[in-house]
Amino acid sequence: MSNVFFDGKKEVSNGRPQIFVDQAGYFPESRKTAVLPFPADMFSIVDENGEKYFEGAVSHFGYDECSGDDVYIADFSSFKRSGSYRISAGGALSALFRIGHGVYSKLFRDTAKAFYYFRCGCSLDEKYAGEYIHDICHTAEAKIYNGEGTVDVTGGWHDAGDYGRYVTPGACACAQLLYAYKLFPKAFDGLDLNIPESGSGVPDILSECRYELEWMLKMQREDGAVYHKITTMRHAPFIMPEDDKEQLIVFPISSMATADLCAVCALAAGIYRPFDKVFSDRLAKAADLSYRWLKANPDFVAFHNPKGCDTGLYGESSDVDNRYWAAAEMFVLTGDKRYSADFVKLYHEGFDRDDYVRVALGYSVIGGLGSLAYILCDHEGRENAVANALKEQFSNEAYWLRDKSKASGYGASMEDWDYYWGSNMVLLQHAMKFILAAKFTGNSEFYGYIEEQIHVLLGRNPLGISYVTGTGEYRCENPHYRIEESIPGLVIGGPNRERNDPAAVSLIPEGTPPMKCFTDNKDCYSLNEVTIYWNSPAVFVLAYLTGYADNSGSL
Ligand code: 9MR
Ligand code: ZN
Repeated sequence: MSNVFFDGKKEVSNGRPQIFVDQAGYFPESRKTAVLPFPADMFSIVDENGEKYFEGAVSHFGYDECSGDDVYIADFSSFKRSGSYRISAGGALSALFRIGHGVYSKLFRDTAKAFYYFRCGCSLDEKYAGEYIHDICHTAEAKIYNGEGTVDVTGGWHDAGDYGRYVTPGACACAQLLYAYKLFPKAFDGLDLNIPESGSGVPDILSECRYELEWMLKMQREDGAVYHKITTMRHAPFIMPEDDKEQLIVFPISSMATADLCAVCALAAGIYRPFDKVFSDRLAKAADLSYRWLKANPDFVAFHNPKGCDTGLYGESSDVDNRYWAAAEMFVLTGDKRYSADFVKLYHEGFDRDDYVRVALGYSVIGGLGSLAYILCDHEGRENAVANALKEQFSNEAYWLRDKSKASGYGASMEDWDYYWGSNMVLLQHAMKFILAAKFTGNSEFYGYIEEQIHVLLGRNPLGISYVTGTGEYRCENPHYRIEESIPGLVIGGPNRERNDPAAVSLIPEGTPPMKCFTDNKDCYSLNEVTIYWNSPAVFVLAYLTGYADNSGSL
């Protein structure tokens, strides 16, 4: 890659562009803006040979709290010609970006394919993995913590930069992918991920999800309760997965894991039914078994890491949202009004003043998936008043996020406190909420804000960096990931004003504005890690953008 900005160095401050654009690009008909953190009168659009195509006036947005920048905007919405360009103003240039109909297509495929690279319990072979091969990993039986014997819980996706496998984030990621398929099937038509199951007649995204679901089914105990996680006692050092030979341990059950497994299996049972009746029945049976356990065990069963264990906690302080989601999916699957009654009871009594739980999309607070299930279902016996109230709640949430996006110089629907560990998940889930609100209300105003969030993720941000590996001229290249840094399509955690790791504390000065609390450094696991549930909302949003937005704009 030869260009004036990207010199292969890792530091954010090194050679970065000074005008910030979405480095994947913009749809021709969409609103298109670049951000300048310095004053200028005019800007122009130039192509790679320096030829000028467009000139426009720069406008002053004003001071932007989350970045600490005095922001200027170059709006080139009226320029619709497909091609590759840079913005030039005041002697500075932007990174390269495209205008065109397919600007997110490769990215969509990359983010969906990324799940294959997270696979555990199999080897990744050259035919599918290219240069990112590794041997079969984590195949030993796992010891049951504080119990007798061992159990086979092989398979599934590694969670993140570590090799743990955890049920609640796994269920969240899988469900978001399944909903992407359910809502935007056209986007997955013919989407060839080049995975071992490709060509089987089942959409690749469903085959990929099945890999996770098959593992999750093994995490279910005979009585329906579900183990919270399977990991080693401590995080592995930076070694390849096949070299991680420490004793695997299956940790105690939790009611969150049980409810989430129930919910995602019920959701999946409906989706796989036309493709594989036997698998669908297995899923439905598992969901039913876990639901029975939940009914027989109404108390919250929390999860705590035992002494000496430092792998992910994924602890939660309530399981009501998980049970709410499970009830909704069971109602969708079976049409049995008893589940609707359970759901409606929790809707009224479960959340007290914590209204946001009903629109939260996970991993930890996940009531929004229950609401989504209930809204989408058309069974007789659904309480329409509840479904309508939930639609309205999604709509109110979207108005609130719209106002935040308008107030941000970068168009991010975020406030300073949103920039915590995994803030790109927050950003992407906001894009999901704009999609859902547009779908439920028909309010087309929300569409534009979906793209605004994607632009922030892909480089129109105060560091001018694309937070997805493999996309953009100036992009993250050093994820906190044990396997292979250069795998494309991995969504990076993102700016985190809390700087929850020692390297981030030492590299990022106290008082740095939230949106700038990031550096592309492998050691900074609270900034630079990757996870399955940061990728899944990206797939959801990109499925909408590639399959729908650019064609008709309607859902
Ligand atoms: O994504 C999780 C983040 O929200 C929490 O603040 C953080 C600390 O508990 O943990 C993150 O999850 C990590 C998990 O515990 C282990 N696998 C890697 C995850 C991403 O960093
Ligand atoms: Zn593994």
